Amino acid sequence: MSKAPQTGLVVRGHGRHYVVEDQDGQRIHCLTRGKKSDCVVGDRVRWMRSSEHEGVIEKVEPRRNLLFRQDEWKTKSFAANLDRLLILVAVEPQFSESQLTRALIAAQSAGITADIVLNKTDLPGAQAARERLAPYTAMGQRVLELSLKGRPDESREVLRPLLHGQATLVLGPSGTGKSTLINLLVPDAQAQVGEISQALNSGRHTTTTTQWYWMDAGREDALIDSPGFQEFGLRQIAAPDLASYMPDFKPYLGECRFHNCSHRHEPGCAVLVAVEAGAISPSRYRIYDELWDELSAPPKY
Ligand SMILES: Nc1nc2c(ncn2[C@@H]2O[C@H](COP(=O)(O)OP(=O)(O)OP(=O)(O)O)[C@@H](O)[C@H]2O)c(=O)[nH]1
Ligand SMILES: [Mg+2]
Ligand SMILES: [Zn+2]
Repeated sequence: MSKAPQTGLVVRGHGRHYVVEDQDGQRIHCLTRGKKSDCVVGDRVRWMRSSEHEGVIEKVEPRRNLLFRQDEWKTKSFAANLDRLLILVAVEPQFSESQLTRALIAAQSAGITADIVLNKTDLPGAQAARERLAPYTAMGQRVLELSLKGRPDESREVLRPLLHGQATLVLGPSGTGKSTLINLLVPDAQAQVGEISQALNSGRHTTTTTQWYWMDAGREDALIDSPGFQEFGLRQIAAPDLASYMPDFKPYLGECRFHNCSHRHEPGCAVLVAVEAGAISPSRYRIYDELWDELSAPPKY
């Protein structure tokens, strides 16, 4: 048993407990040193064996990117070193446009490509959901419409080429079909989760931990399942930077009379003109306005 340091990939984490995959694809339980748990799924780490069945993470390699949200008091990292984000919303339960916009802004600010997936288009509310997504399509955002359960083969065909050769995080509110998507594309998903998590999740279907899966035996195409989110704080972002992460606002930035325009009440604001003209949707503008208040308010004590 070698105790030499080696490189690995964090495929699952819970508190200070991690599962690390070595270069041969073997998975092993690891702990971090000390009390701090500063690894996330997707991290490349240096680790060494401490016993036959356990290892210790010594160091986290520098990250290419990190997707996280920052609520008022808590920072929650989703995953690191991502190539793509799939934001899953569904016809049912009805999605919050604010949550969707927040996830898109977080991805933009982290420099990660994000696509929206509208799932459960087999359900009667599909047309209404499609209309709510129209402003997103109009701003150049890719929106895939799928019925992961109703038309699984077609969904698989749409997703496979899109996800090839990448590490993709599947994110979204609870019950939108994230795990359904994983199970559709990862034939041995249950086996990859392993007995540890089956014991943890016994009798429940809602996902409680972030988990990395390989879609292919060659370990090139990765999908990461994540627990549904409810809150999505963006306190890592300064209010004046918000508009630059919103593609429908972007064409007007720099066109306002004042260079430090907040696009909320200033005269000669090009964004407000675009809202009046219907070029920016009222719902997107409302979300911007609310986010501005939220991000510029001091924390509540
Ligand atoms: N009608 C319909 N139901 C679907 C579709 N895809 C998934 N579902 C159902 O939606 C429910 C939730 O699916 P999950 O895949 O567990 O959702 P999730 O996003 O992983 O949920 P959390 O783990 O709680 O975040 C399940 O009952 C699925 O069978 C679809 O295309 N159409
Ligand atoms: Mg799930
Ligand atoms: Zn302005």
